[in-house]
Amino acid sequence: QTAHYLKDYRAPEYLVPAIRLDFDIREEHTAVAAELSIQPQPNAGGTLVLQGSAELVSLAINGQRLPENSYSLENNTLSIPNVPAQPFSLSVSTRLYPHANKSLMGLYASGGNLYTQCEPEGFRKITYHPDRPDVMGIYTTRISADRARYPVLLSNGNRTGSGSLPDNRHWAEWHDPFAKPSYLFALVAGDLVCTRDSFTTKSGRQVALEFFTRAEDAGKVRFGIESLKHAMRWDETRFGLEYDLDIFMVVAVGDFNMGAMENKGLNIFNTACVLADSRSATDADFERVEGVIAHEYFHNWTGNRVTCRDWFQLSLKEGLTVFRDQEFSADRASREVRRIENVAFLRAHQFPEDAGPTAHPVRPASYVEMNNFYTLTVYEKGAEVVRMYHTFLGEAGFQKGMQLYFQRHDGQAVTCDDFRAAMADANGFDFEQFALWYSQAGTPVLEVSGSLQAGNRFMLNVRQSIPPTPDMAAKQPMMIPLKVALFSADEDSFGEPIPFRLPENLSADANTHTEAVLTLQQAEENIELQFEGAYRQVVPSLLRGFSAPVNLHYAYSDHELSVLLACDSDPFARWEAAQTLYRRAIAANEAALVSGSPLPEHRALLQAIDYVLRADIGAAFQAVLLGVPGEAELWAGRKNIDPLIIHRAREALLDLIASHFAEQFAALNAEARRMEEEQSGLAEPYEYHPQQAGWRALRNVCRAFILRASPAHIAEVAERYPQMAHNMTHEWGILCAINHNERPERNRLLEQFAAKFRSDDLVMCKYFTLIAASHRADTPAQIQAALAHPAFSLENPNKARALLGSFGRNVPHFHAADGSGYAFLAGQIGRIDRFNPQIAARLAQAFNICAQLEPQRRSLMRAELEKLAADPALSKDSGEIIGKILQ
Ligand code: HT7
Ligand code: ZN
Repeated sequence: QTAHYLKDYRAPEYLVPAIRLDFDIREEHTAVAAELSIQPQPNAGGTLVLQGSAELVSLAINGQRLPENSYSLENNTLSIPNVPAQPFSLSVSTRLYPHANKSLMGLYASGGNLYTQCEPEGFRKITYHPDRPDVMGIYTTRISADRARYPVLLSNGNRTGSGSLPDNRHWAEWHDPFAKPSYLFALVAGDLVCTRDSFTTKSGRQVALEFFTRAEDAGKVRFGIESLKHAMRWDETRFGLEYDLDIFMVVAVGDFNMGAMENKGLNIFNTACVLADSRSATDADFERVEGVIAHEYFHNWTGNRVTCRDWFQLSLKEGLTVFRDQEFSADRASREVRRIENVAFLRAHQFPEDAGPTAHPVRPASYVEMNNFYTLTVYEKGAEVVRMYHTFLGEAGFQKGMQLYFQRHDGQAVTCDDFRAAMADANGFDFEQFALWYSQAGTPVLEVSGSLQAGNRFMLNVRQSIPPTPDMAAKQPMMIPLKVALFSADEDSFGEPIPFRLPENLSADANTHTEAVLTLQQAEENIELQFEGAYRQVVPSLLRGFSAPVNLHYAYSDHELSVLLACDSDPFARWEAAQTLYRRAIAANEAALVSGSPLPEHRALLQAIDYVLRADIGAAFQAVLLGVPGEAELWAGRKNIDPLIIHRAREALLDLIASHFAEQFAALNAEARRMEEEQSGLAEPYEYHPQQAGWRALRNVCRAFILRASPAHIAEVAERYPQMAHNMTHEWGILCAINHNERPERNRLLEQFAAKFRSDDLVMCKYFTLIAASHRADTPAQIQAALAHPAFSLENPNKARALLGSFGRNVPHFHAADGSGYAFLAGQIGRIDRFNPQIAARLAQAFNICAQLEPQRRSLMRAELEKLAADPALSKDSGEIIGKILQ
């Protein structure tokens, strides 16, 4: 396996400032004629090296065909020696077979239409090119095809011509006036319908918005179009960024490896991330569509206008764009809840990644297969890194940094250091030490202790450490923003914030504040917060707003946590107090299960939940406060894990909460139902609305607890199902709540659901998810049946993820003590790896936990992985991941 290293970066020897592409689409194949204008650079050595894996038909320089012995083609690298030292033209003819391409990279067929996916290195499957993001060019694309089969012919930029050809064929030509890297090239050809709208930019330019779907999906694009218009307006108002072409197109495709792709002017979307209507999409699906539409649109500036110098810098565009889409969603509605959801997601998924065998820095130092580095670390931790600039600089300072970044780098391919320099230079702020966030993997740990002194000073002692990761053992202290506040727990001022002054060495400001950002820079620091008056009990509120992606430990008493939960003005800190109580309760249950002693009563936690159930804090916030940490988060950083014990400990806690509050959940469910109906008006059809979504989220939390406490209630649910399930959020909530139920009604309801939606691929994914996530004893048999279901296909990533990805998270079945779960998933990964290595490698990450497992499961898992690794045909994608797990 050949690794690529960041330290080996060299500037390109040959640029390709212009490229003309001619796609001649035929029944079985597509012929591509590419004409590359090549510009030798001062460092050019005379040999032009291009990447490509397409069938090479011919090569010519300045119109002169090259004989086969005048170049070499090895390992998908084409070397042409003795090329001219002056600018020249290279003509490359290739032949592609899109209908046989199941990798969904390069040019491929889906449902009879043709689509491309070029990021990160898919362009080389189309023609021969440097195919690296720092080689940017102007693209002109001509497409010709049969008019009846491919009435729609699209590419990047503006349409510059179209016409008819003999034999019922037609052509279209597109020109993109902005220089772009090859990974942003796109082409779509097929039988699609177009839904049109338009947007007037702040400077008064009219932009055509065109959404292309299969005819049967056209009714599901309205929400996506509205989301796009919101995103376009938001980018103008919050970031001052305007769209730059006359047309913005979105195409929906059912077979797609990721969520969506930001190709210049021609975004291509997984149907799951753009189509939504109330019959088939949940509130969460609507929120995802809005977020992904915005994310791809925002890439037009952060990614396309300013792109990455090399793939190690991926977080330059992804971390920044995730930050921007998070801020967009927060500005749209429920900022507090959105922030908590983002943190919960990071903790549940990125923290385990950062503590496992595939841990890597936000800017990786090496990769074998770039596709493996579209990770939660690059995206989500990367967004937290961008958020930390914002926390240090404030909104105005951050926007100054963004302006300087665009002023300096518009039209360029740059690095994370360039971004950091823009933030620093625009604000005169020293971000030197901050660079470590890009190069050190692992979630930093902050051990904090605090003491009240003389009633008017709170002393904080903070020690930071970064755990070793497979790539690096010893790490340096980082620059960490720690947002803090103090609250009184004294009777006469209970829950009040305490204004405090920062020490002189940290701040020149002698005023008092109720909140401050402390800048941590050393392995250990003592910080004194001074205040007026005398207090007996002071509770520090630490890491407010989750000001840095770290694990913070502070020995709060249960009482102190309940003070924060009830009184803290920071919603994240309140949620965090509840999470700490849940984590402690699960750990106590686990200890009791291991020692065989009775389960604890968890009085403090039950009191806290009682408060949450009564508090007037908004339904959406109530719903997130009732969310118990997931298992993967509980495993992070632990050794010798018995997943079943932790699973039982968590389930026992959920059972206790369900039975203890059975009446309250029933009452709250009824109240939430009343509120939702009051707000939507029963006569109105369901529509996504953030406030109603909050009530529905709360109802679904209540439902899950109600059905947990009384499984027999499923009989009544089954009877009333048609009236209860009048939109997908309710339908999904009900099905999740009964999904582990062993009674026959559960199967009946799922079968009804599958019959109702048998021709809706996206909803069928929900059905496969339910089948694979169930804890029922017959789940393995049901999964086998699902593999043979007419609506299932291993070649469709959404379906494979729904069934197999969900199975990898099904703790009792995947971690079955006999290893059958491991054998099943490994077998399926082996099958997928033959045609779609990218998806296989992703699914293989379910095995990341291997080294942390107790010995018996560890060896069962290892045996399956070793079998996969021994296959000489295993892809480099899966090979890289499995190799790291086995190391
Ligand atoms: N920038 C896009 C990444 C992407 C992708 C990467 C590899 C293979 C297929 C892919 N599809 C999309 C998505 C984004 O972050 O916006
Ligand atoms: Zn992105």
